[in-house]
Amino acid sequence: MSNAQYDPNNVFARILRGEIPAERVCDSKHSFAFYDISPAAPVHILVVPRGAYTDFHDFTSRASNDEILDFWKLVDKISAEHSLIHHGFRIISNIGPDSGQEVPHFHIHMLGGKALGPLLS
Ligand code: D5M
Repeated sequence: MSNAQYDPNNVFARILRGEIPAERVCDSKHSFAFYDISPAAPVHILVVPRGAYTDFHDFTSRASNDEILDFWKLVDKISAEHSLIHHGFRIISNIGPDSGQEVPHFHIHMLGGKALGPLLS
């Protein structure tokens, strides 16, 4: 199924095509994880599906069950294997204009490596 609204030149699409570098954390058949270029916590990892999805709703409504399972399994693998987030971490996904989503390719932020404090502080 096509997604006419997806911008194929967004920065994460370019990272997935290898056109610009990223610091890889790990990857899987349908997903890729890399470090955020401007970290908001000692550990700040971004996880993206390889497919062209603009945000969480687009991903959840159009991706295959295999892609969705692969994505969340990779998040869980990182949470189990990344030594700096053994004490816990936070998942955030910005969705749409009110959230301030900057990059229009679905992604989640995994934040950890310190006590993060209240969500909206
Ligand atoms: O968050 C988009 C995030 O993407 C933001 O935290 C910066 C990060 N970013 C932008 N460009 C890059 C590159 N080239 N590498 C790694 N991280 C990057 P959002 O939820 O869309 O507001």
